[in-house]
Amino acid sequence: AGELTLAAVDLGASSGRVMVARVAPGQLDLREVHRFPNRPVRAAGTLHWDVLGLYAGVLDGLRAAGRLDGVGIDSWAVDIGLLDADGELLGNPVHYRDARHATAVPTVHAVAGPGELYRVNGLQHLPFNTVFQLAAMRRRAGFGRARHALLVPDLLAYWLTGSVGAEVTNASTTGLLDSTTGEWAWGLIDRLELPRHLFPPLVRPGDRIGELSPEVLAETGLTGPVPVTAVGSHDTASAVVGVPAHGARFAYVSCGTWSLVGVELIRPVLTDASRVAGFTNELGVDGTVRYLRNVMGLWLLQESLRTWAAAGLPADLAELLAAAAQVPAFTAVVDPDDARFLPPGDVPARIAEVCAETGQAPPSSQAETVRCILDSLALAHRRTVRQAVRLTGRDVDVVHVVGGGARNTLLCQLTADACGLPVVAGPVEAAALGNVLVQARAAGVLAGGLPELRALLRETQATRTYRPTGDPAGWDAAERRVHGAVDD
Ligand code: LFR
Repeated sequence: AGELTLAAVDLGASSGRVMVARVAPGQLDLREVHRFPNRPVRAAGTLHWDVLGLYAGVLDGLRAAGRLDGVGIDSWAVDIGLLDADGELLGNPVHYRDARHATAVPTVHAVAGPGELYRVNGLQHLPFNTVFQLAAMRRRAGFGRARHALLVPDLLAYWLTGSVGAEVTNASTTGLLDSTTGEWAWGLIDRLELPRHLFPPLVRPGDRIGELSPEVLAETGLTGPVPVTAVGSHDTASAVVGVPAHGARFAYVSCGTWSLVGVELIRPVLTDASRVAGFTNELGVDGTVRYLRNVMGLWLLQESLRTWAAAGLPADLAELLAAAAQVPAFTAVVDPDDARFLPPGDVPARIAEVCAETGQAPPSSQAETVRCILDSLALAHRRTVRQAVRLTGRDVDVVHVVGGGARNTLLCQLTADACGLPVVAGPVEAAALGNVLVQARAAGVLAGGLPELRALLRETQATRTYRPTGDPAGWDAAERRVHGAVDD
């Protein structure tokens, strides 16, 4: 087979992208053909995704591509759209940052406690995991009309092709998939009194979902047939495929709105120590396990910029990062995973509040706030890498930073310093690259497992290496300020 032109639809919490890659053995180049904002909308007290607006952006991107041999879709996880028996969408998907989901945590825990849930689904407890979302929806009028619950990429794939399915890497974030068998956890689903028909047949990365429908071909001006292939439809699953690692002794930070920090395993770790440390066992491509923790990530910075811009303060990221580089390290450090940081709002004020509670002088300028965020994230990266090593027994020699955060030179250097390990930064577009690699392999243009796909990344994608510098003792002292002890 020759060269293929493949589209990766990659939706993040703040923007969507359609990227087009040309792939052949020894060749992988990617360009962005369309980028569109993803603006959550609060209406009648609930934070929603404008999913039809996103779908319109996807169609615009496919139109801009001009000619395609295939399409794959990935996005953030956990959030779902409900379809009725006619395939009609029952309301806009609710945003995972909406407060509603957490109200159903006690309801679920009354049926299956945290220990039991973990032994089945292996997930970090996050109050917005789909299992809690569905338990909250179950109480609402209209839920009885729902026929299918579709994760966002599966919903878009349904609109593009007419096929209903649940891609397994993303399904593994619902809390309703058995992390050991990789099948729906029917026992748990039944006990939670969720109708089984909500959960469509599972599809695996590489499976063919369908083809762009005649309606979509007409709408986009594309010439068919254009196959739509399941990829790691959870953006983090695709991003981990897109880590240009050599061998197995690596940790990764998929760094964007969230920092997803962990290692790649072949079997889940379901111990109580792992649960208490907040590690998740999400399923990866080729039967791997993404053993990681959600760290709050660059959301803290994004939300600070939004707050400042709204208040008419300077909000230029490059300028603020340059100023933050001049601020002395560890002026203040916080735990980025403090639950107060999850909902949208005035993050700088919340940081000041947490500093005051932990006996630290709150940042006194925007630059100090930015520095506090980056020091705190680097420290959380260090803590999480160390815990992952301890809990899995996997030794790591290098930390790969992929995603938008790979552009943040200060954060990459601080992460190398904090971890005491080299950081290899890039590619920024790891998720889109992982998406097209899986499509290209399914089409027979590439062969092999993740090591072969990653070898192609190393040949074709630029990275930058940061060596650890500075005194590790400073990070130990900072860790004691946040957590009272250093976890080795
Ligand atoms: C990253 C991500 C994380 C998931 C969070 C919410 O974009 O997919 O992996 O925990 O978004 O869905």
